[in-house]
Amino acid sequence: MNKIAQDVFENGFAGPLDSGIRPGLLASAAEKIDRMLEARDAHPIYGRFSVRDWHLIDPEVLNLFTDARIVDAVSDVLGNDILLWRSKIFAKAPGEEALGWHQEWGPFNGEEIGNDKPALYPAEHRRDAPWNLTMWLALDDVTWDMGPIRFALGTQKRRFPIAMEPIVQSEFYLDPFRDISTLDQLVTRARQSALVLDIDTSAYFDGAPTNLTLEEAKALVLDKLRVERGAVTLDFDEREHEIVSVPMKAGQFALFTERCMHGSSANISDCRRLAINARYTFADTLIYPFRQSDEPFDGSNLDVSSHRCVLVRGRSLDPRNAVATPEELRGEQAFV
Ligand SMILES: O=C(O)CCC(=O)C(=O)O
Ligand SMILES: [Fe+2]
Repeated sequence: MNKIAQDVFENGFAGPLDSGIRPGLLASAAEKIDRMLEARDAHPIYGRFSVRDWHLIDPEVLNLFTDARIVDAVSDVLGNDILLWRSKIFAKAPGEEALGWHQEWGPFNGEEIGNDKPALYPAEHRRDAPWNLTMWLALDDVTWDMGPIRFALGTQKRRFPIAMEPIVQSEFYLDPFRDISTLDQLVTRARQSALVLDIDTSAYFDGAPTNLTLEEAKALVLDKLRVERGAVTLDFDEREHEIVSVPMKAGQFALFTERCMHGSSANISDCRRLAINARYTFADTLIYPFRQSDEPFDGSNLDVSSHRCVLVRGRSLDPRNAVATPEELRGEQAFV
């Protein structure tokens, strides 16, 4: 077994590793992502703000994930037939709190926001081993004080229990009001569903009095959020584990099985930390089988009827999947 696969299987992760992504591409992709986050544009495929799957829209974001060194490293672990099926932007603002410890055990069912709708169905013979691999790419230099990703060494061997609790207590919950100083900002952000990741807040202020104070409006949001649930990790005490934080240079990446307990520390610097992850799986995994049904929503409440997987290496092995090659996608995408 090669070193990367050995690290992933034994420790849960490998890295930091060097990609071959040109600094110009990194900077250009980062700038576009920043612009999108600032404007909170609706995602063209999902019809609302989302930090997911911009590689299906923007050729430069796609080019990050087809980088030969990254795909070679993924292939060291997953073999020769690989689909990129999801990506997600992780922008951590200056002063932003830690992201809680969590495992994503395999189905990506949206349990982090209280859902249970598996996205991935591995081939029968793969059921007992990890069937997904995550690549986390630093778009900025990520120093120790910027909230680097961190792992609890070797924890991929055991599943820690979770409980569904009010979402404001869950591992993924971040203060929705952190950079909001006016009522207008808050109402706009709610309408864009850009307050709490993956929660549709677009109607929260429908019918509400227009003369609310900012504090009253925040209370209204928290009151509406009371019905939402999210995952809390149980029986995990970081003091009982070897914790490895992974600061990186822009363009470096980590590979990990998301069964390994992970999270990120608080960003105590003055700089924002920009990263993007990509999730790869074996090409014989069935992905979003409900895509064409009457309920084409995934565990993150996104309508995935127009979603496609990207074949980054080898052959597509399940005809039920919607798959495009990078060349096909690039042919459709306009540089923006
Ligand atoms: O970037 C972070 O803060 C956490 C990333 C993470 O949880 C993931 O990539 O699965
Ligand atoms: Fe994660």
